[in-house]
Amino acid sequence: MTIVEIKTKIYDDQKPGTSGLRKSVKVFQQEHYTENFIQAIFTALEDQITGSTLVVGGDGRYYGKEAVQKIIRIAAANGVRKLIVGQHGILSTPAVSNLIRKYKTLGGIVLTASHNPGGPNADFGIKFNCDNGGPAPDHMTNKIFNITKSLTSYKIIPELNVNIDIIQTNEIKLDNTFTVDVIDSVNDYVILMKEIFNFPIIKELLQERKFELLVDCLNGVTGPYAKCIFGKELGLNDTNIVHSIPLEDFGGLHPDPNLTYAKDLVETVRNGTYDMGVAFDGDGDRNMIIGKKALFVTPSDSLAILAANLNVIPYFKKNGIKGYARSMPTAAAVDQVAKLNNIECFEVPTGWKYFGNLMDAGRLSICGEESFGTGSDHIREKDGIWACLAWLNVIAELKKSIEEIQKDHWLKFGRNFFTRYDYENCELEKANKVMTEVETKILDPAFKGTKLCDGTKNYVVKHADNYSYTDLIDKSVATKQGLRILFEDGSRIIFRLSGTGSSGATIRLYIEAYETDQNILYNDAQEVLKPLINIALNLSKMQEHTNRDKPTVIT
Ligand code: G16
Repeated sequence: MTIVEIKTKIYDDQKPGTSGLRKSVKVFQQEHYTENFIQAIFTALEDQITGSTLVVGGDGRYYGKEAVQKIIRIAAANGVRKLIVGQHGILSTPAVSNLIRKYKTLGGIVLTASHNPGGPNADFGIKFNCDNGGPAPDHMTNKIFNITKSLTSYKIIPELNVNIDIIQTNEIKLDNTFTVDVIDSVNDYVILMKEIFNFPIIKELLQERKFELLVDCLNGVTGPYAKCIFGKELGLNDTNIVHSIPLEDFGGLHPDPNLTYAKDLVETVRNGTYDMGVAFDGDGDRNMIIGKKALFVTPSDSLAILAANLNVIPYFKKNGIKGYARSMPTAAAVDQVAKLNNIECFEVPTGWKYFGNLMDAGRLSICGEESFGTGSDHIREKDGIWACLAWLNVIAELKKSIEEIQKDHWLKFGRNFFTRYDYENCELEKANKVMTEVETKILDPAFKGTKLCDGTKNYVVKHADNYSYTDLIDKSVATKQGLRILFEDGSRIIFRLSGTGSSGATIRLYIEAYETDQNILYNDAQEVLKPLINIALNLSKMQEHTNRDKPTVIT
């Protein structure tokens, strides 16, 4: 087998977004496109690549297996010593993070477009995670992008083919031995979960106390993990785990666990038979939690409630609680817990990569994002199955329903009402008009102190900006992370363009209000937030600029 150097052509659109390079499959299938990006990752790793070990796997979506073979061929040609590959190319994003950390590898390549649909006419993605197990930070993704802009060739062993469907160690004799270790996708992750949680008490909850859990994997990667953990280990019936076979096109589902795209789960749980429903996204890092009769727990509340009850989870009993964090648009419910518990709390830009340095520095134990991400420092990715197990562990210990736990929480800490409006797949030009409309208004120095009214409600602007963040540990700066309007009563309106789409633009509008008044505490969020929503829609001229009279998704 010989290494050949293939002359390539440059693609100028390989800038990674919030979490890796995400494009339609057709884009990745262009000649040299995937190869270029993989070579750019290896080139960016410089000398470290020689003799290194990397983890490779993805969410099982269309084009994944082909991409794994390309990575194998290019890795061998670039001097990588060993690849650890999930069987069939399957590894959830949290599982990749765990493997990188457990086997102390140089990093890993995750093949996923996360919650975006899959199939020949849908999306694919490639993401590099560093040796801490977390998504590459901005300086690394910028370096990779810069390399793609001047790449003239890539190195490859074209005839190398490894069977990734059989668990075995493949040794390939090159100058040195190149190893492809095809491993069970689930084992190491299950071991980790059993170290973190009290499995016996969760088993008792599910079996003896007959707590009815319904798990929806949305035909994504979590199926095998859910069957092993909830089924084999915890005794949940097979029929309580649905859409559990990873499909290349997710069976036509949009594998995004929210009230719109996980509507099967929501409708089934609404009938009252189940005590809890949970859904995961395509690559297993997102989760949605609902209680009996489809009671929705916002991701911001989910984070805060778990943060307030970490003391019942063995992992945190052992390691202590170092700090909390959330992304900027996430409602500040966890901040209330931090205040009362006297624990450090951080706000970072959208993107899990921004939590990594705080965790590595021992300052952060649990964090989350409004985009259905929750996780802890057990790995460096958000973790859907972890979040479900954390809830089950808390429910089992508190011996209360999700509704009771949520109510008690609001009574003690107040409630951060939250909603997100998504305007998906807008034309870029129209989305930019909305953002410019808002930015021009809010950055005018006269905006501060303005009173914005809707009906009888009015809100005084305390501060407005385009959010920027300086990393506390490495002092790197991230700018233009979202347009914020902060009001004197603690309410917030935020506008941001999604960084995970593959084409067009998605506008996200985030609205938050904090209440402690018991007469309002249990009201409907859309009702309570209506005045702020109206103010945001008027201020941005949303309808005029986008020609949309309503959002695609309301969370
Ligand atoms: C990714 C990141 C998350 C982030 C989300 C935001 O999620 O990993 O940390 O919150 O994107 O998405 P957007 O930029 O569209 O608002 P995932 O699950 O797609 O990897």
